[in-house]
Amino acid sequence: MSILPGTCSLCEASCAALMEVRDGAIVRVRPDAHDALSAGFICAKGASIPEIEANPSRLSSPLVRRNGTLEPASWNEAFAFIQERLHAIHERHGRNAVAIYAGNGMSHNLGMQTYIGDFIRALGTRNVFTAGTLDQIPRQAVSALIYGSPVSVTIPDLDRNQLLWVIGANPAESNGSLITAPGFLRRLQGIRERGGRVVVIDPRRTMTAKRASEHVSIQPSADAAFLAAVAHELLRLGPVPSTALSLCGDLGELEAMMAPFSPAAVADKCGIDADTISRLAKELRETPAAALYGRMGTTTQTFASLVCWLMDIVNILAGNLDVVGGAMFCTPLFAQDNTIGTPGKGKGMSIGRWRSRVRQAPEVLGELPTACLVEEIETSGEGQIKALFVAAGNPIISSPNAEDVARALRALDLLVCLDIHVNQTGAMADVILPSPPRLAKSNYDVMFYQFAVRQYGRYTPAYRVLGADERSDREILLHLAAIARHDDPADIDRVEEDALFQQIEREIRRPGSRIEGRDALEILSMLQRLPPLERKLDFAFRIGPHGDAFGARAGITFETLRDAEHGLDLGPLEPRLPEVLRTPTGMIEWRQPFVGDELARLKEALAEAKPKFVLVGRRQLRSNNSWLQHIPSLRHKTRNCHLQMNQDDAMELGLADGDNVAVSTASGRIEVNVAITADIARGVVSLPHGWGPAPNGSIADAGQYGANVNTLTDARSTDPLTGTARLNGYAVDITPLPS
Ligand SMILES: Nc1nc2c(c(=O)[nH]1)N[C@H]1C(S)=C(S)[C@@H](COP(=O)(O)OP(=O)(O)OC[C@H]3O[C@@H](n4cnc5c(=O)[nH]c(N)nc54)[C@H](O)[C@@H]3O)O[C@H]1N2
Ligand SMILES: Nc1nc2c(c(=O)[nH]1)N[C@H]1C(S)=C(S)[C@@H](COP(=O)(O)OP(=O)(O)OC[C@H]3O[C@@H](n4cnc5c(=O)[nH]c(N)nc54)[C@H](O)[C@@H]3O)O[C@H]1N2
Ligand code: SF4
Ligand SMILES: [Mo]
Repeated sequence: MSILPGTCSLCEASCAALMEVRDGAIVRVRPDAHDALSAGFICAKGASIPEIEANPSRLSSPLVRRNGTLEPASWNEAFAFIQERLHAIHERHGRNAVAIYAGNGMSHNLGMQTYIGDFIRALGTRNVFTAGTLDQIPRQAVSALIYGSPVSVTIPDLDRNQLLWVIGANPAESNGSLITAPGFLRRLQGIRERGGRVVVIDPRRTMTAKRASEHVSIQPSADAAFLAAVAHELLRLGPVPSTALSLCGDLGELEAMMAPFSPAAVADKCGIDADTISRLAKELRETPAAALYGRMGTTTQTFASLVCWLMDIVNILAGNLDVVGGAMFCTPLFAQDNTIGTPGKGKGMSIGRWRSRVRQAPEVLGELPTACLVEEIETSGEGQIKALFVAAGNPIISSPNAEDVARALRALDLLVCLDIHVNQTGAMADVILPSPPRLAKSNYDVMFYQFAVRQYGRYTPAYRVLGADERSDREILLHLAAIARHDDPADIDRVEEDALFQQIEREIRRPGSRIEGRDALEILSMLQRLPPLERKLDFAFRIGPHGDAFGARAGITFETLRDAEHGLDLGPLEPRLPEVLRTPTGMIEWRQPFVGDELARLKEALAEAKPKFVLVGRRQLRSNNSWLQHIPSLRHKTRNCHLQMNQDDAMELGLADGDNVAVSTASGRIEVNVAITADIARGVVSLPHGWGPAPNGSIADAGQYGANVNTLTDARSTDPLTGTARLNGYAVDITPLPS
């Protein structure tokens, strides 16, 4: 038996996981007390890795559809099948007829996130979709507009906060998102033990709220009004001076913008009395180390981008942006566009460099909103999507108007899924290509350490070579890229080396680069000691803020990470203004054209009547979107697809716990059981997502599985700036059904 250091990577917490391996199989996973980030924490999902890896659903070879059935096939057969169909589609319908949807699993897999870009570029299509527009894109887009880079998302300095507002997030169950902070609850407990306060703003009294100092029950979609009133109060009391404030220029306009949103004007909308709003604002202003943190309840609601903008505004006005203990920017080990090039200035970001064909939705961060996928498949004309690659996703469960998505996918000429098992989308695929098992993959959570609460990274190696029947994610994606380019797949190593050489050349030409003006061949030769994937890590570490600049200074290389068995910890977050900025003016660009329109819409919304029932989502402790529903030890009596409803509402409808109801919107209708609770606001009901019926042949078993909440959501209802789907805040009708 051996004990091998690994990383869980199932969720964004990125916990260190010591894997006990016997006869080539992981038999047990334990926490690592010596790891500086996770410090001895793992959760039930991490502990179930042996079961996840050994589950019979796990694919060990590609599947290809023959005579209507998915059957095991060799890699050559699978690639040949794809090549023939793809080339025919390219010939008849052009490049834009082939689309890609990259799902959540992507950001949890180093090989996939490293090479997906090569495949996307090779496809040469504008039809690029990701789970990001069902998730965090408003936060990243607004950060990019204000600070110049989509990775300049502020995170609370959790281990030094004295006051934390958690808005529309439940990190006690989700383990945090757009923040990498394993053992989130312990860290929240730390705030309280230091004499600080945690305030949770959520229509549900969540597990996080139960461990907080205060729960503020807010009406769904009212956060923009609430935060505008907080900003209104902060302006009235006077903004707190800070470096951030000095980089904002004149704030005069802001007062006029916030004028309609006094606490009294928004109190009804929010379901929070005006005095409470004023008190919370004052407390925020008077606490030197305070921060706002928001997640799904803020980014997938009707005012998503406005809420994100207001969170930054409030952090700035209260003197909390970029101060120790406040809302800070990470300085990760892996170079990103806010840590390279000229400090303090850059190109900034624009939205809408191209538009979707049917509804003319603007491109954001290089992709189109997933909410547009169905119409782009179903509307005929030039550029109509005929083929779709789904990389580590399950769009027929996760996207709005789920039944329409299933119908649209059925009409495709080619559907290829890259997944570790047959999920509901995979059950409709023509080809499924599996990733190798965990022990055959190295790991570094590039995206998650970007948002970590410390300057930290953990590399864990692959512990066995690939079997003859296995392909690495790199090989899969580069082979697909070659097919998409109509090139010879035998050339993938050479093509990759050429691309790396070009990347080096771009970096040495970049003004302000740490290797500016160096010899590209010399840099390339310094990388050649490593395998391809690790080369890319080495390059990013060495040109990054902590890197050795390829020998030009003392700093880290790939080996520094490789040798740091318990992760490499370079300390707590540090203030980064103005260096972090990449805006053209070198200022914090808080004035954004979209804000005026959104504030006008918000003002109108203040007067809207409240529907009888509003639906919000929720994550569950032992779930992971749709992808762990079939793991027996993670199925738990507290985890099922029940509709949470307030006890007084239930009484009014004559419902008892467990009763069956129909929930409907204009989009669709589902039947679910009611879970009666005091932990949700009156008039608010909640359903988890990730459940759904099982098409034949998928891992899901229809009898056991819950209803898909996305039958109820509406792909036409999106965040105006980014096209991100609205997944929360739907008015629903609830009808009791005979049991
Ligand atoms: N109504 C509603 N809808 C939602 C949400 C909500 O809160 N409410 N949440 C949204 C959010 S935040 C997200 S992120 C999306 C997620 O949406 P999707 O990404 O479309 O769906 P997931 O269920 O996360 O599917 C991830 C897939 O990746 C696969 N996978 C995991 N690891 C690997 C790997 O190493 N290799 C390969 N090839 N595959 C792998 C899993 O098996 C799984 O099938 O759903 C969104 N949809
Ligand atoms: N156990 C588990 N962990 C996960 C996942 C999982 O499926 N299961 N998924 C992972 C993924 S992909 C993500 S993106 C993260 C998400 O992580 P979180 O965002 O922390 O998780 P959610 O449970 O979706 O929390 C959203 C909260 O917003 C509240 N809410 C809904 N609408 C509103 C509103 O209008 N205003 C306010 N203030 N609150 C509102 C809901 O009541 C809910 O408590 O979790 C990740 N971690
Ligand atoms: S918190 Fe997330 S990363 Fe940590 S063990 Fe659990 S699932 Fe894995
Ligand atoms: Mo997500």
